[in-house]
Amino acid sequence: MPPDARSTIAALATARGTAALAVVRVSGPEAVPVVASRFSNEGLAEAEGRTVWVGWLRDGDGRRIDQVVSVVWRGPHSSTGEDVVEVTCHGGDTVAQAVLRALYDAGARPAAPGEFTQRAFLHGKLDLAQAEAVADLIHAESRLGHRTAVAALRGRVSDAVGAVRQSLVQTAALVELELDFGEEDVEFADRDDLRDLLTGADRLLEELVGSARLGALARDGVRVVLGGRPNAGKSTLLNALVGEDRAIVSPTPGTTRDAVEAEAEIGGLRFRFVDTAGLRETADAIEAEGTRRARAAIDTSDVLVYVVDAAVGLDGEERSFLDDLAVRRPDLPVICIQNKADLVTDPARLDAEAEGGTTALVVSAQDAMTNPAALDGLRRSLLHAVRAEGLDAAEGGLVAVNERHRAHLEAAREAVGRARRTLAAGSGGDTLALDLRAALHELGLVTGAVTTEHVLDAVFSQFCIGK
Ligand SMILES: Nc1nc2c(ncn2[C@@H]2O[C@H](COP(=O)(O)OP(=O)(O)OP(=O)(O)O)[C@@H](O)[C@H]2O)c(=O)[nH]1
Ligand SMILES: [Mg+2]
Repeated sequence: MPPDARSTIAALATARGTAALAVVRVSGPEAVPVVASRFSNEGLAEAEGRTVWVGWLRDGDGRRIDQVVSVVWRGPHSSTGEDVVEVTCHGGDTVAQAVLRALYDAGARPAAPGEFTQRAFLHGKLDLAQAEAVADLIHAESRLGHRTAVAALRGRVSDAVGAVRQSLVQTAALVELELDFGEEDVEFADRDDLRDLLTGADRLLEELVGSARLGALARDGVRVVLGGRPNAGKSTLLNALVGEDRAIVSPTPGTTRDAVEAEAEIGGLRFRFVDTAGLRETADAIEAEGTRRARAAIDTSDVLVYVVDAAVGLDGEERSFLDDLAVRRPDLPVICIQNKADLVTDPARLDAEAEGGTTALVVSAQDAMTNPAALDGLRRSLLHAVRAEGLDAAEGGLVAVNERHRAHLEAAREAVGRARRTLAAGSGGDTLALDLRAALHELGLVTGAVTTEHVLDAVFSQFCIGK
């Protein structure tokens, strides 16, 4: 992290490339004079906060770069808490880079990744969980990712952590008061009250830790591998699921070799589908490599959609493959698909297969190419497999912590667990106080009430420059 938090920083806030407009952001004590020194409208130097100025921006030699709009905010009433000027110029790399160069010449320095947000954090504009939400919002790739980021930006994660904190502070206060009077061997705090407070804190922590699963789904999406025998219709199914002709389909078994990935949003979640080579023993070295990759993909997938040609059925080898998989990855949800239902004239056959418990969904991937609704059952099964049904329709803010939060919340929960055991054993208040302090410390690391350079580095280095 840049040590000179008092310098004035500048960066392009918008994406590079051709666009109607670009925004260059400047923050720091010299933000206004830096821009004013290159700006045609002299009033800017004395500008009040929340004012807008139109004028020409010039380079160090006085040459006009562009006619721009400068918006001035005076700290602490700004996004970073410092003086901020946002210069909106015409888009395109040439103009924006020339504006930036002019401002660097005038005394600003290039901002490090996430430095604007870091300054907002340091000036108390956002806590750490909210700052992280800014990055999540920018990188959100699904409706769910967007909603959880907005909830966190609004302080939902921080509020939830605050609620735990409150009950722990209350407990700690009672315990430490008792310690102050330790010599007199009095118990101010009703043991039942302490136990209830800790039980409540533990329950809230459990819920928060559990929300990391939703956080991971919202941020990373779900990786679904389409596996099965050659020619079962995996590639056709992939194309139908994403509504695009992504993978090569042919009647020749062994068509797909490399894994083909494509995405689709289902129920607000991002699903990444991976079409793989058909699983079979083969003398063809290239196909064998494809099969090896298919197995590797299955081993790292979140969900396996196993496609069977309904006209052929599931053979013994496939059954044992699936049985082995169930042992190797007992938590992997497997959705079996009987494909090519259009070819099966005897419906009793499909029912019989379904009764066997091996095959749950009957579809025709080919028909689904022109009728996407034909895969709604599969879409529901996918959401069910990752326990994400109804999330899209859920009202209110979706609280979901990230991996960093989860680790600290787990540690807090362990400390609370120790405190509960100490209490149950009727042992000393000093051990209790220590555990409570440890738990509070971990909570502080989530919101940034407690920080270390290491934590700040880890958080802000994930940002892009200009944010
Ligand atoms: N009638 C019918 N044909 C289908 C259906 N789905 C796929 N097919 C046909 O089955 C053949 C194989 O389809 P693919 O999607 O290439 O099968 P695959 O599982 O990807 O095969 P490999 O890549 O060789 O492993 C093609 O001729 C498809 O048109 C279906 O639902 N009904
Ligand atoms: Mg294929």
